[in-house]
Amino acid sequence: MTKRFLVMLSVLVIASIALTACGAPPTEAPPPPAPAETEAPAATEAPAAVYEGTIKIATQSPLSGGQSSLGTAIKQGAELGLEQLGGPLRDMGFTLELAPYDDQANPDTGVANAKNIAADPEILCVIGHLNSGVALPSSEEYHTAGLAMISPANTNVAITDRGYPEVNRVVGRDDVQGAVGGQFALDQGWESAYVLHDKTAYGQGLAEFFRQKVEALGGTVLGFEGTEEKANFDPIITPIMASNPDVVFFGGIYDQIGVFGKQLREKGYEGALLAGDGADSSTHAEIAGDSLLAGAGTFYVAVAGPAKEYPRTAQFIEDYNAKFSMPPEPYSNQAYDSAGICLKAIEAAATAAGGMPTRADVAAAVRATQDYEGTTQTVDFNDKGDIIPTARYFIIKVISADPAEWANNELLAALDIAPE
Ligand code: ABU
Repeated sequence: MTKRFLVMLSVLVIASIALTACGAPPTEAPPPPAPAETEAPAATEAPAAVYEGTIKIATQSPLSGGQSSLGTAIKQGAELGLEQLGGPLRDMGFTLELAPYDDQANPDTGVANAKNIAADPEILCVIGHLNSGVALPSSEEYHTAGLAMISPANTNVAITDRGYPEVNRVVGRDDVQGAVGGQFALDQGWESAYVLHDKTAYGQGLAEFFRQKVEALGGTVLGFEGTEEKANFDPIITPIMASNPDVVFFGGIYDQIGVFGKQLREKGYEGALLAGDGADSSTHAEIAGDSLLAGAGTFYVAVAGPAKEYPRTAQFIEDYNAKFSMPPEPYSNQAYDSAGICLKAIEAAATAAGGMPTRADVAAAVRATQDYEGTTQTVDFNDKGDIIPTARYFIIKVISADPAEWANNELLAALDIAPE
C-alpha cells in the first residue's frame, strides 16, 4: 500500500464514523404513524347540553299605595304561574325565581327598577306593568336590554304600536276599549257626555278614544278635562252639574274614580258614571260604597274582567284562593298566563341553545308563541305584540257596594274584537 492510499482510507473511515454518530437517515422506510382515533374529531362534536343556573322572571306593578290591589294581583298571578308551570324548566335542571318589583304606579320608580332589572343577567322575562304611563318608559329599558316583557294589563296603544320585538300584551287596546265605551253610551241613549281623565298615558288616551266614538256617533261631548286631583273634586264637579250630562266618563284608576264618584253623587248627580278597565277592582267598592248604585248607576268596560267569566279558570280560582286566601282580582289570571308564556318560551330557547338561553333567544321565542293555551284564551301575538286573534272586552254594571261581590257585578256584554 502506498502512503497516499492509506491516508484516503483513513479519511473514509473517519467520515463514515462521523455520519453514523450524527444520526444519518436510515436506509429503511420510517414506521407508519400511529393509527388515527376511531372517534369523530372534537371540532364537529355537539357539546353536551348544560341546563343549570338560576332563571328569574321579574314582575313590576304597584305593590304599595292606592293601586296596590291590582298590582298585587299581577304579582300573585305570576307567582302562582311560576309555581305551577315551572316544572319543565326545573326538571331540566334550572332554578326558577320570581323577582317582584314595586313600581308604586310611578314612572320614575318604574324606570329605576327597570334599569336594575336590565342589569340582572338572570332575569329573562318581565311581567308588567299595571299602568301604561309606567310601562311605556320602563319598556324602553327592556327594549334596550333585549329583554322580553309581557303586559297582563296595559292597554295604551303605544305599548305595542312602537313595534318593539320584546314588548307584548295579553289584553286589549284602548282604541278598541274607548270605542266600545262610546258605542255602549250611545246605545243606552246617553247622548251627552262629560269626559274626564287622569292625565296619564292610559287615562287620557282612553278618554280621547271614547270622545272620538261618541262624536262619531252623533253624541255631544260637553266637557273634556284632565285632573290629577285625588281628594277634592268640587272645582271639577261644579261645571259637570251645570251642564248635566247623561253620562260622565272617567279615564283613570279606581283610587281616583271612586273618590270622584262618591263626591259627584253627594252633589246630586243622577246620570250614569262610566269608566274603563282602571275602575275594575273590588277596592273601588271599598272607596265608593253605596254611591256606586246611585242615579243611573255605575258601569265600566273591562279588559280582564272577572276570572269566572273565562271557561278555563275554575282551577286557577280555586288554587289562587288557596294560596293567597283571597279571590283573584282582575289581571291575576292574565299575569298567570303571562308567566306561562315566559316559561314556555324560555324552555324552547334553552332547548334550542342546549343550555342557558340569551335574552334575545327568549324575546324571539315569546313573540313566536303559538297557540298557548292560557286560562283566559288561546294566545298568539301579531307582529306588534298584540294578542290575536281577538281580545275580550266586557261591559259591566256595578250591582253591589260590597267589595266581596265585585266579581259578581252584572255582565252586560262580552265582545271578542281583533286589534285594529
Ligand atoms: N289598563 C289597565 C289600567 C291602566 C293602564 O293601562 O295604564
